[in-house]
Amino acid sequence: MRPKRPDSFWSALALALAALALSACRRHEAVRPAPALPPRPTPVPSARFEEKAEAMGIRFTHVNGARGQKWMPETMGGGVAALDYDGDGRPDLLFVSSCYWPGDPRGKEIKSSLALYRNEGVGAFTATKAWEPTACRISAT
Ligand SMILES: [Ca+2]
Repeated sequence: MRPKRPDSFWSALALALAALALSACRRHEAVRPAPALPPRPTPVPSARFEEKAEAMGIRFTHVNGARGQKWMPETMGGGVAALDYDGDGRPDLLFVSSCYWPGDPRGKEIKSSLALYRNEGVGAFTATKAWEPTACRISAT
């Protein structure tokens, strides 16, 4: 037979549990965010661009084929790649064009093309090769 605990034990235990429960329910202060710093002006780097392509020997017209519908192929045009195709250590330029949509009459007048320009150094390029793709196809699927 277990010994019976005195009523004072149960009273003390109930009081301790009540104190523990009350302390767990205590309201915590909310964390306040740090005050916002006033905005500081961001320095804008100065850059100046000049159109020098033609003076450097580059005459390439990019055809993007856009019809104004803003379809995905219209927004993704051609580009240019810098590569050293002849291994002379100077980066050459390969221009890539897009084409007109099938049925667009402009496609009969202006053809899509690729053009490779050799870097001659001293800021000059020479057109070495131009291709007119025999089949340029845009597909929306
Ligand atoms: Ca080169």
